[in-house]
Amino acid sequence: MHITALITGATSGIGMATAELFAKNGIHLILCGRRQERLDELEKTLGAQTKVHTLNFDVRDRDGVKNAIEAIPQDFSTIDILINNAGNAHGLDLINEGSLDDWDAMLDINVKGLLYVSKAIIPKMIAKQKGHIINIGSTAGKEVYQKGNVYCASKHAVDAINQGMRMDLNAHGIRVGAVNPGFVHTEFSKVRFKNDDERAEKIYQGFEPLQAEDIADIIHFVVTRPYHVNIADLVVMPTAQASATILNKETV
Ligand code: NDP
Ligand code: 8X3
Repeated sequence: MHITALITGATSGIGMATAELFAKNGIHLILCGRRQERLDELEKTLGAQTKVHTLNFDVRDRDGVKNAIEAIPQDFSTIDILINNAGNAHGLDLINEGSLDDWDAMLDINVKGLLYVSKAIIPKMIAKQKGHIINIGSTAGKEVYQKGNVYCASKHAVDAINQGMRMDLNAHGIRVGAVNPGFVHTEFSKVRFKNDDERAEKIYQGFEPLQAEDIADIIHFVVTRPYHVNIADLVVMPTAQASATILNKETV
């Protein structure tokens, strides 16, 4: 029996690395994102290793999410694994200086988008009394740092939703857990700093950050445990990082 995983935010970073590793391991993939050319490329490259279906929707669009998931073809419709990964930070500002558009984006994508996707998939898992949901949180969901205000709030919400989902779906035999990374070198900072590449790259200089592949490896470990094992909440940082604000820039 094959396994099918739906990954949001598969067009970049952690989601893309997870898609690549899952493909290598023969997991069938439903890959989601908004950048169609990247979805097409993934379909072509990973399609040589496993079955791939792509979905283009914005997680903020509740009807778009519902319609896209309802239209999944029959041979992909049994979703065993949902990776709620799509998300980003927008801006890094003091609370009195932050932009309302940035705040809307973070709460709409990281929190409400995760809920819209989950709402569409959970009934399929309940029908089977089986499934595995992995919510990608963050160290920013465990502690708050200066100027992180609303991004941290969005990831604290993911932490709460992860716990709530696990409780509410417990009676249905569905596994729910979170993976909470610290600094990972992806397009995350490029998005946070609105395509200011120089500022984004500075975030990862002077220490060895995690790579998207490190997180993919952990996600693959989590989903390949025997079914009675549920990794409920996992925090992973680069060795050079001890907390949101303690970073040893001399280790490399
Ligand atoms: P990337 O920017 O590399 O990837 C983000 C992904 O999310 C992209 O595939 C993007 O696809 C998708 N996405 C963003 N907005 C939307 C939207 N509105 N609708 C649909 N898809 C969307 O960042 P990461 O890989 O680093 O981030 C993945 C997750 O990991 C996020 O939830 C992030 O908060 C979390 N995280 C990241 C850390 C880091 O340091 N990098 C640390 C801790 C957690 P597209 O633009 O094509 O829609
Ligand atoms: C990403 C990690 O510290 O930039 O969630 O918020 S951090």
